[in-house]
Formats: sequence, structure tokens, C-alpha cells
Amino acid sequence: MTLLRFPDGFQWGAATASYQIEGAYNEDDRGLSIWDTFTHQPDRIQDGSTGDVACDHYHRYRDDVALMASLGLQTYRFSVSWSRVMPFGRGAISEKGLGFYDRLIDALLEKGIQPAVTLYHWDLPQSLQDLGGWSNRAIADWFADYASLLYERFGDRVTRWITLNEPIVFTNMGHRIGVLAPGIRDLPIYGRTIHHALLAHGRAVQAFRASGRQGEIGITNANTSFEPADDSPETAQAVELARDFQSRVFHGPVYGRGYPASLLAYHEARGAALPIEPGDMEIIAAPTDFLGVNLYSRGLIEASPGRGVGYTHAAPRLPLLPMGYEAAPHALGDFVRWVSNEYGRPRIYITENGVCDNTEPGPDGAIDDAQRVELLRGFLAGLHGAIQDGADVRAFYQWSLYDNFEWAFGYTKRFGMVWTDFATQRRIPKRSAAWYSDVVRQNGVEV
Ligand code: IFM
Repeated sequence: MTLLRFPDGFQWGAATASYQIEGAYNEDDRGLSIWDTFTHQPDRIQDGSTGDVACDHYHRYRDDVALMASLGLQTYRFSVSWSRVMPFGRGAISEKGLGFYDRLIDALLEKGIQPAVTLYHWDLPQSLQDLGGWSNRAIADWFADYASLLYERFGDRVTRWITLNEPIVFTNMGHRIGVLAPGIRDLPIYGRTIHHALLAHGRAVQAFRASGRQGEIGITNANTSFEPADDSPETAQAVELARDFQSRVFHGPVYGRGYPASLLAYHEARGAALPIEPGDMEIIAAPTDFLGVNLYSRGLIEASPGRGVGYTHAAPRLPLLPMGYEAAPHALGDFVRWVSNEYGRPRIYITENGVCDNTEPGPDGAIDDAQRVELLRGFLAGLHGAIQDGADVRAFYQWSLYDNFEWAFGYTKRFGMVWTDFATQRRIPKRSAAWYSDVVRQNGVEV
């Protein structure tokens, strides 16, 4: 075996998100979020479950931090539940809610684990949704106020901030396809949510600079490494269109290049023009310190002149994972190379990468999630190659620390390197947890 060593100072961590792990959905002052509303509606979630309890992290955070320390994690990415600290999304604040994150941050720092805080991982306060949510331009003000509160309260100890998690997912799947909260299917609303999400991001970056806090801020998107299904020029063009609609739509404006012309034309032709006002693009392009990259698979693309967007996904050619996408470990290195070249070699954090592997405990209680280990090995080997080729990648957060609420799939999909027994809340490290601890300890992966 060869050890592929990562650069000195490279950080290894794990990621989670508030609604997926916290539970305690109606405790202390917490207001309802769109995910509380959505999961309590019939037929929204595959197994009929909710995040009411989830991993009960709200009550078990100390044990969870001890678990992270036992795995050797150096950094932990989590998100703040907006409605826990501002029950109605604006105005009144909750000291109890803020106190929870205060204690969590302190517990992490006591163990030498650096917190990385995501401001928004999909759980919008319901009160703001009642005012139109991301389709209301005022959300840029609401979000900047919420962000400023967090910088003020936690900015003495938190130095890594991520504004939005995967805007392509919560805008598109929440407002056009409707399979995620708030369950809307409306193209003009979708167009507005894209622009307002970016505007809110830009305002939160500006608020961070204005706060005078030390540290770094960036945005995280969901990415797929797009590959041509064949080598024709039409297919090559289709790959660029896929990148326009799923990657450049957010990365372009953040890096000062504006929206892709193809995307603007698509929305305008359908009476769904993006509501861009003078000065917006400058706000959105407020300089960031890093790019957060989430990636799980590749997408094989072919041209589809009959579809408005001009491209479609070709039939998969690799084995499928339980999530329905291909097991494609080469995709991480490929995407990182592409995005690094495209945007002038930004500092990159892999804010999420991981594997859904539903292996159950064996007769001895051990969980031998061999597929997760093999695919992670491949992802990390590819990432190492991209770094060798010049990409400035400084941290890797595995999704996820432990099995949790997987949105519309409920608890049917397990992404954790630690098993969560949802009946007892017992956590059992899987084989992948021991393997990942070795990766952390060696600052490298054996291939
Ligand atoms: O669980 C999700 C996470 O909330 C966002 N990125 C993808 C993960 C796995 O599907």
C-alpha cells in the first residue's frame, strides 16, 4: 500500500446540519421552521418521519463532541437553526437558543476541534416563509441581521463561516420541483429565490467584514462533476450548459462574472426573469475567502435540444448507490480540478463528501461498511491528485458524523461513519470511523 500524504496543516473533519440532527424541535424558545411544517404534512417524507427528535443532539451534544474527539476530528462543520436563535426569523432573539450554540462551540474548543459554522442549511423560519421566504427580496435584510447576530455572539471563537449550504438544492428542489421544503413548484418563484439567495449571501459577507471579526467566510454549493456521454461537439456543449445551470448559476455571480447568459435567457423566455436591481451584482460579488465544495457523484450528460435547458442526464454506466446516483469516486478530484481552474485557484474546503451505505450491524454488532471505506478511499485519492496538480484544498469534512435525517428520504438513508440507533440514540462507530481516524492520524490515505 502507498500512503498519499496531504499537505501539512490539512484539516480533517465531519459535517452535520441542524434540522438533520438536533431534534428538540419545540423546546425552549425555538420557533417552527419550514422543515417542521413540511415533515408534518402527509406524504412528504418517504418513511413518514420527522426531525422532531432526529439524533437528539440538542441534549446529547457533549457526548457527541466527545465522540468527535475520540475519532481525532480536527474541525466540525455544523449549522445554526435560525428559528432556534430568532424564533420568528427577525426581531426577537432567544438567549436559550444562543446559549445552546455557545455551549457547543465551547465544548468543541475545549477538545481542540475548530468549529465551522453554516448560517443556513435549509431550515428557514416558518414566519419568514409566511412572508414569501426566499422569494421576498427583504430576505437579504433578514439574513444579514441574523448573520450579524451570530458574528456578534460567536465571532470571538468561530473563525470559519459558510453563508449558505447548497443554494442550487434548496432553491430548485424546494421551489421548482417541490420535493424539499417548502414544497413549491413555480418557475418564476424559483428564479426569484436564486437571486435572493445570492443577494442574502453577499449581504452576509458584507456584514461579516463590517463586524470587524477576524476569520474567513465563503459559500458552499452542491456540485456534480459533469462528464460527456460521448465525444461529439454537441455533447461537449451540453456539458457546458449543465455547468451553467447547476454550477455557474451560483459561482459566476459570487466570482464577479454574473449569471450565465443561457440561464438568463431561459428564465426571461418563460416570463420568469431574475429580479436583478442596480447594485445587486456588486453586493453578490463581495470578495469571499474560500469556496466550499460539496460533491457526491458525477453526472453523465448528453444534448437534449427538445428540452429548454438543452441538456439531460444520460443513462448511468457505473453501479448505483442507494441515493440513485453513480458510485464515481474519481468525480471529486475531477470537479476540484475544474472549479479551481475556472475561478483562479481559490482556497477550497471540501465541506461535504461521503457515501450512503446502509450496511446494518452484523451478529456481533459491528458495522462493516466496506463500500463507504472503498469509495472514500477513491474520493480522497482523487482529491490528493487534484492538490498535486495545484488546487488549493485545505480541509475535508466527511458527511456525515453519524446517521441522521436525510430530508425527503427520512431515516432510510445512512450517511454516517457512526451508526445511530434511533430507538435508543446509541452511537456505534462503524468500520469507516476507524478507517477515517487512521486517515486523520496519518494525514493521508493508503491506496
Ligand atoms: O444530507 C445531505 C446534506 O444535508 C446536504 N448535502 C447532501 C447530504 C447527503 O444527501
